[in-house]
Amino acid sequence: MNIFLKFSKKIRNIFFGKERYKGIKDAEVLIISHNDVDGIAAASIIRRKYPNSYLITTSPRKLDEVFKAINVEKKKIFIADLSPNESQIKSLEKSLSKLVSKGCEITWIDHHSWPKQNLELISNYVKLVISNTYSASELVYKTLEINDGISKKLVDIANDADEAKYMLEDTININKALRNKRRSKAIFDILSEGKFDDERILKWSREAENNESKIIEYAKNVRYLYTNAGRKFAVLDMRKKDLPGNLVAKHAIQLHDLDFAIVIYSNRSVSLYRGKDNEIDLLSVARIFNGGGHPFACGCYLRLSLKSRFLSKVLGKKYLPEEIKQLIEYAKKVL
Ligand SMILES: [Mn+2]
Repeated sequence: MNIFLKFSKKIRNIFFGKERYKGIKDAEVLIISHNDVDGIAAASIIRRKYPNSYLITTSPRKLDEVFKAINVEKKKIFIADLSPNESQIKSLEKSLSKLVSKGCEITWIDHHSWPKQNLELISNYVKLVISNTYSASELVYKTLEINDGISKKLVDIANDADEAKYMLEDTININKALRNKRRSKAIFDILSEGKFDDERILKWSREAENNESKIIEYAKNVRYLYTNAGRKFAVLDMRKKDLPGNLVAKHAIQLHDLDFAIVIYSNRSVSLYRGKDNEIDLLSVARIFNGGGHPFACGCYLRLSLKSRFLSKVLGKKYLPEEIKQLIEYAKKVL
């Protein structure tokens, strides 16, 4: 069963990956950029110079995954507002060298500080432009020597975001709209056309605000419990709520001063998040229940008994599997 599940997940990922990068082959330029305000602004500036651009947004943590998943040749590639993690560097080197051998011309523009050895290694394959400007957008603007008002405004917005000033109305709205990462591409389209007062950004920004008050309201009313050792925790059943469990956990932890939170995402998927207690090792619990991750945040994909699977099928979210109760009891005992 387990092997079958892993296998079907792999197949799904393969198709999902293909679907996700649909249209990539037709683009002249590929942009890989950070999924925050600066990253999207930088990508938008690049698109103003190269209109036929395809965007992939990601976070530094997933950079390596993206490079493994893309399969293109003879493309101009820009990477912006991303710096590689130490642990990815070898694998990244492989991906970059493969792209170069397939005729891709890569420019990497970033404003984070890079370890010297990474600079040397990566510069063997790409044109590296690293400088400690306020934003990556500013550096992209200078590097591409693009002199238009819209790009200049995008730089102002990106600087405002990365300096954490948030003085501009545009920065505030774009930042909120980007909380839903599924909007990234649409926001990229809007910004690269310079439609700063597009009503969709305002709408999404308001949506994010409403969502936030819902999250806080829910987190406020959470009931908390204590472990045998006296640690304070809460169990957050998100199965019937359309709210991001990790954010609910974050707020519940802050509001109630919790040591940790257990979040039930589905009948077989449970995560644990650490609060103020730095000593606590949540991974020791997760590992017992087919889980992994970090000591401070981890997730379990529970192995359900035949009975639990049957009842989950019949009763759905109304049914709390025995295995989840066992996990909670175990956490209560050992943490
Ligand atoms: Mn940045």
